Amino acid sequence: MLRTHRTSDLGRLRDGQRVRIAGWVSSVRDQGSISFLILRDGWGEVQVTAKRGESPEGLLELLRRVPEHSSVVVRGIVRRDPRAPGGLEVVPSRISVVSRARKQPPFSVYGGSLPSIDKRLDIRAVDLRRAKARAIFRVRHAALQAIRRFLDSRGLMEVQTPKIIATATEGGADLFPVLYFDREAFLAQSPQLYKEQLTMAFDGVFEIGPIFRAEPSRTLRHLSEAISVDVEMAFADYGDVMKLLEEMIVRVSRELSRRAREEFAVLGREPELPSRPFPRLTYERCLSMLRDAGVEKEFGDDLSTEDLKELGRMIGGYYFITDWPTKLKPFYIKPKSRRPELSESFDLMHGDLELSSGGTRIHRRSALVRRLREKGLKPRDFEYHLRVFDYGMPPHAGFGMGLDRFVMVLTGQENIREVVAYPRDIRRLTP
Ligand code: AMO
Repeated sequence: MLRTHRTSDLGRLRDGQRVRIAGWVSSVRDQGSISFLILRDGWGEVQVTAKRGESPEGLLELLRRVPEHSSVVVRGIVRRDPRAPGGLEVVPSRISVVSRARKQPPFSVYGGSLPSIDKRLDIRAVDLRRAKARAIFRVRHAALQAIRRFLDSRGLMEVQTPKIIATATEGGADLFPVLYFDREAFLAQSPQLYKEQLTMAFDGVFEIGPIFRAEPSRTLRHLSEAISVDVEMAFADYGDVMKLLEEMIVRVSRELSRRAREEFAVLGREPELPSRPFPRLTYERCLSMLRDAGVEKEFGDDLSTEDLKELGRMIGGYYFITDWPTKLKPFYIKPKSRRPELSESFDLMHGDLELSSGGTRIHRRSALVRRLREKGLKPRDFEYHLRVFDYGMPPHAGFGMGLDRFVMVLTGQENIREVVAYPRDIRRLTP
């Protein structure tokens, strides 16, 4: 290893301990006979202080010339000094510039005004050196770990399902076709049918993986590739999975408020601590609330962005919209037995942002075949799926939650691109 310690380890060391640390130059301050270099690594930062008379010849000169962003390895000793940030500095005996920055980014990663996200994405790895960006991705990481822990604690098994698939699951319009040897295949829009099948063997499953949507419009909340947290449970209905989903949101939010305090401080916000149960409003109730607000909607109309904005204003925070018209939901969602024009389905919202959708699934083959036909789909194309329904498919329910959108809510970002390291949209395929 080029390093013996991370910057975050230094506080535990005794004065005078020899260390070799590595990172990038975040700044150099030259005061003639003394120079300060702030070295950053993935875990924090430390001041490296070189003094004339104390440090080897040439070291101050080297510091004067090393450009910000260069990668350096510093050998030296740890010294406690109340004047240093964090009360500790490294007194260098040797500094090696292992990769000299040949260019400076067209914006400062240490504050000041930022160019458009597009300009930043062009050199995303450098953009991610910004404190706010790093805080967002640390919250994302912590949320992901907390979600895994929560679902595991509920006895769900983590699975992986294929991303190259034969048929659409969420409607045909936004599919990415791929050439699969001599056949046409598609990138998976969701793990829907596979997670349903896996409940036959494992009862409760979850998958955290990419979903692909050929979104033709460029919005602040849609990408062509997103990460979805998918859950499916046997012998459960939509009420059960809504409860699990809200428990997950509450648990993860609480955990983050403890584990990501520093990150939230950098982001200048308090983590939202929602409490259960989240409000549950039926679709029909939403229509009447909209009507009261002067927005006329017919039963069966989808809720537009404007409608969701209005509802978001009225309700705020997390809430469920339940019992959607069957015709607005995919073929696998179960119609209600007493009123089949409505379905056992829900969307989880935060304000006007849809975070998740889910529902009870149809578990009888004949009913699923009927729904496929009603949707204009060919049951023959789904034979690989329908076949397993003959072997005792249990009643089941589940949801898919957009991880990126959840991180937007947690970190207060308006643009989904801020929470995705390398976003993909209709215009962007690199970096
Ligand atoms: P749905 O299509 O609603 O449902 O997707 C589930 C959640 O995934 C997120 N999401 C997206 N995020 C960013 N960019 C996109 N283009 C994008 N598309 C979807 C959203 C959305 O709520 N199979 C069902 C889920 C289920 O019933 O289990 C499904 O895919 O947060």
